[in-house]
Amino acid sequence: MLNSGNSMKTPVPFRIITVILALLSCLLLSGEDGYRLWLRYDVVCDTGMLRKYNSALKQVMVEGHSGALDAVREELQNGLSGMLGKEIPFESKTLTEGTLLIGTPVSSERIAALPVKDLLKKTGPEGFILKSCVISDMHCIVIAANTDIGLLYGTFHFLRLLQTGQQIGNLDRVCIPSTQFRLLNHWDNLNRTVERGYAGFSLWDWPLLPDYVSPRIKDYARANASVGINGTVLTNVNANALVLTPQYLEKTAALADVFRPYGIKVYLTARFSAPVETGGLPTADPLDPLVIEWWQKKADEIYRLIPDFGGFLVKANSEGQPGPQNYGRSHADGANMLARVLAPHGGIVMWRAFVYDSNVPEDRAKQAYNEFKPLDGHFSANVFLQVKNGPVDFQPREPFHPLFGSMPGTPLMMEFQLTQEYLGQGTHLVYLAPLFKECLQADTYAKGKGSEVASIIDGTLEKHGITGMAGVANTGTDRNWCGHPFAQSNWYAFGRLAWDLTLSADSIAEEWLRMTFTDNEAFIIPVKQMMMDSREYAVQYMTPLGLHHIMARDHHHGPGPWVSEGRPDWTSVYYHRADTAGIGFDRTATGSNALSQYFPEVEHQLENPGFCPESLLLWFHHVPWDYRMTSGRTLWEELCYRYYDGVDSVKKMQQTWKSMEGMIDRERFEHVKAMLSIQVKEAIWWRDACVLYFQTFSRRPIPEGLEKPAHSLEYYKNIPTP
Ligand code: BDP
Repeated sequence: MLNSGNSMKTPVPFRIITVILALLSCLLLSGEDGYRLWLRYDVVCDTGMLRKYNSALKQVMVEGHSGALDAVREELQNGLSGMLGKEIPFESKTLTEGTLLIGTPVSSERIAALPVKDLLKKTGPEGFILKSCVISDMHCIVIAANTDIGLLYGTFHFLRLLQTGQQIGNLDRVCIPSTQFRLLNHWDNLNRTVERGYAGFSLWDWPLLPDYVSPRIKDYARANASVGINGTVLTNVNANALVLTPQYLEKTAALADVFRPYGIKVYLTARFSAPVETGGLPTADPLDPLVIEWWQKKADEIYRLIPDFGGFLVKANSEGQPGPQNYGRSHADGANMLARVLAPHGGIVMWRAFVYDSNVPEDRAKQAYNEFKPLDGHFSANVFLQVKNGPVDFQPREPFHPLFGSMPGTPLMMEFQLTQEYLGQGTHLVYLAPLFKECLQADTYAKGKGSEVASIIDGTLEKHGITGMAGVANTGTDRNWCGHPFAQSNWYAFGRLAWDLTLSADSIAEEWLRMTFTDNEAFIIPVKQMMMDSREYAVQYMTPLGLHHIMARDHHHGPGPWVSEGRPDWTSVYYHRADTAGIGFDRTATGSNALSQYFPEVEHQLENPGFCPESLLLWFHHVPWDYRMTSGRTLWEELCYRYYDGVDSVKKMQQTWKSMEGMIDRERFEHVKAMLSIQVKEAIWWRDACVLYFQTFSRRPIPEGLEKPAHSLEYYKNIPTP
């Protein structure tokens, strides 16, 4: 039913029906397949709150016309009618009590007349103001911004308030993103497989593009915009030059057209050898005039098709990818050449720091720093160096990367991995925001105490012109997008954090749970706790006490501490260095001295095993099996206990989840329940395989009272690749 647009009250029978509907939908817990992610917009269950929302929201006025404003209208129409259980009028030209007024000072005279000019000076191109105002004696809620995309972000923020049951009576918020470039990195191949993807195939249906664009693409854009993600790199860092050919650029342009109203730019990975592979040139030397010309023409061609193309992400001279070093040039030579051809169009280059020598290095953890530190200050202004959170490779726990703080002359972009390559892949419930926060809150001491990684990423410490954060995506064609129902939370958390680095992992988990499952406190409190602890549990049953890179070869699923053949820094024995004396990688001055890459304060905190946090002990030290831990146990005993505690904790998660039965829909309840039982099995697999393997070095018994592994070490070694 459409109201006329004045302050007409909702008829009583309608209100009764609304309340009944709300109660029914809350009680029935109808089937859910997870497709709607956190944008479910079901009727508000709390009837008191529902009444308040209904009396505060009588009509919506979205002033102006653009693709983004159409998206605003559509989202509000769906969101408000869903949550309030009634149609809200949008057409009126007359302001009334209870109007949600949305516009920029340019699109709306009413907004221009409000005293918000000074505030809008602060909000920049993407921020917004959300404010309760009295306009001509009428109580209204105003979303104002400098751009239509700012209004879209404000809209999603407002909807989130309703989705999470917050008061909207006295709003006064100014929201500005912490970082400018908030990007997903898809490791998607052109044949639609996804490298390290655990949720089906690539969302980009290359064979059917550009003629058919699945409606799903728009929902992907909505989901991203709702958390503030404003860019997406469509293709794998292990790149295929074909994507730069006209045929694929046309397909890319079709996706860009769908993303544009949602403020999302497309980016591509640029294979460094593309001028040779698809351009027919004899070289890809970045200083060769013909190569430069080739890239220049390529950039012009791209921007003709996609005027707001974002730029290139490049993995060069790493793991077999071509790069400038093939021609005796530096990473800076390569990055700057691409940056120069993109600069006139406003594009950027994200040059990855994840490099390591094809000759076996002294310590892989040192390689990126050794390579890039000397190049600090040599990159063009539109180049980011994109750095993984830790110095090895997205392990369950790593110290922060020593490049953070060490490149004051270069903007660094954070790279987190949302897809759980090393954290249980598609089957483990691991909420990653605590891992993200641990890195962001680490103090680099680059400019003395308080030089947190976050302050380097958001630009406050070093004042760079560009700031950004990337997340390796965990999406795919699975109906619920991410495979494991809880994996959605990592996509959500990444976006929310990139938008606001000050948010806590806890508050993000709570938002996500309320929006994705239910507002019921009896569910929220225990399940949130489970999420918050889940990453630490994974660390315990996989790589406790600073162990790392002990997973199975190639596929990285399951344990493989015995992996020893082939390239040393792709083995496990290289990293754990277990022998009869002890275990761990000595990265102090007596070992690889990777510690010296950190600022002295950090180095001092970590160089002495007695002061080094036990969570990183074996990352930095080779420690005797009988070393006394703070618990009073020996290192061997502690290692065993951690593995066993990890498994017990997952069993507790399983119990917690079982007790949630009936509080949410059956479909997702059963799905998570099944996943948790797999997780328990796999945690035991990790525990038993690792304890039995390390026991061959420690030559000590598994402590009394801990259940003995069910199988022999040989059994675990022979488990075939899943
Ligand atoms: C590793 C992945 C590999 C990626 C590489 C990267 O195993 O598939 O290509 O990272 O980040 O963790 O380039």
